[in-house]
Amino acid sequence: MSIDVINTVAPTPFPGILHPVLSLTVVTEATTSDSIWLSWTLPEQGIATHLRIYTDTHQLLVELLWPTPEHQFLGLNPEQTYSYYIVTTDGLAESAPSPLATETTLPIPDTSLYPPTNFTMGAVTTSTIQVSWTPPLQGGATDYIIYWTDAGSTPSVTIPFGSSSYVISNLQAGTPYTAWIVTTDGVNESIIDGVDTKSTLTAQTGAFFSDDFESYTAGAALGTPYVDSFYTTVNGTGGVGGSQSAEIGFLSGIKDPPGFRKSIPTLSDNDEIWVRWRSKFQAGWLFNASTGFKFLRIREQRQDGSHVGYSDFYCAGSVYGDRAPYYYRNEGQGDTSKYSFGDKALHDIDPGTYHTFERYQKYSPIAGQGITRIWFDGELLYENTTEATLQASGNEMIQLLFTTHFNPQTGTAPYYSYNPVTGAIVENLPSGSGAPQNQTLNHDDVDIFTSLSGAPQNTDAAGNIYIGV
Ligand SMILES: [Ca+2]
Repeated sequence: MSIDVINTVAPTPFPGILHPVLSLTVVTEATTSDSIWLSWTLPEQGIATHLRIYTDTHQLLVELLWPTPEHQFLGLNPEQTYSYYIVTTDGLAESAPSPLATETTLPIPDTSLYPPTNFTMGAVTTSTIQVSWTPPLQGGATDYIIYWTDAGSTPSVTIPFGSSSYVISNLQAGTPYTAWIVTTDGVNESIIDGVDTKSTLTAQTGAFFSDDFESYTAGAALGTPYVDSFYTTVNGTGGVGGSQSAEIGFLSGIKDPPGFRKSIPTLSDNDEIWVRWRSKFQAGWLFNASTGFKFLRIREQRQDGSHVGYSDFYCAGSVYGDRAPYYYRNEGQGDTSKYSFGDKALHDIDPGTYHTFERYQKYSPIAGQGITRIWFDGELLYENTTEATLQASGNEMIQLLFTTHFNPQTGTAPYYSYNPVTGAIVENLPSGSGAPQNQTLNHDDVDIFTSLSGAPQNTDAAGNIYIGV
């Protein structure tokens, strides 16, 4: 008997589908120097029971149970490139491969602690010393630690890595301090590259007059002990050290006399004066003025009271484009041209920031015996030892005038507007107007010494006696 078996066996059921993984990616932020993290979007399961990850050279690395969505390879080499693809499988057959995912492991992190270099102690006051340094490679550093000696102890401050200067505060006046800096990772510290030593300024005694503007009623007009302070109010929201300052409002078009005056003991032959003050021109300040801005004038008169003229320190900011930011002129000496000084790149006014100015003068009618010096932020910018500082023997210096004249834009020469925000310099034709916009100027920490009541006790880098910053 024959049996016809043809068509007696049911067809083998269709084995199902192994869908390929269409998206295989590296989780970039999880990549380290020795690991790579892969993730993928699972396709429809079909008959898949597992996933397999291969290298691009078809070496099977791992078989994972369905539906694992990600996998991390560990123990890899740093800075080496790896490529993977993934397939689905039912344990026998495999789907088509996924797209290739390629990633390079990161370098081994540098955990070294490199020391900052060029550590320098810079600007000083009676209670602060500014320190600066060159930041090193970061390595494992998270912070700096600055140390300084203080009466047998070693205080320190920790500040975030990346900055390059710091002001150590709450120091004692007239005291030498030694300081240094290291980097730290929070546990260990770098070696010390170098130390520096500097003294704070000596606390000044014997000033003829000192004013930090803290004792006045905020918002009130300045008044006594000053005169002609029509445009000056006591600002209660900003100052140096304290909270108040003298704020001069320059209305658009105003010429004369914003600012205020302060009488001084009569100074004559061989007498000396030191005047130190801090000034902040408001952010966006415009210096437009045809011949500069009379910043601190000292008035000279004859013994009969008749007027001689003013010895003028001008502040012109960037009004003249690339020219120097300051001028000196003594009307009593017939100075028709001004002595310009200051480097525009280094010493120009930074509106919105307090700068410290100091002016010294020794009075003599004899050329070569008068002296004028002007400091900007503690740096001597101008020295005149050749010109007489009194027009005649016996003449009297009697009054200081702070910021009393915003020169009108008159004449025929163009003047220049400088916008410190945009840096734009614009040439303008004279209009005869005064201040180009409403703007404010703050003065604080006025200190006046004269040789009549005693000189200040500090000396600058050249050994000149001064009050200092
Ligand atoms: Ca103040």
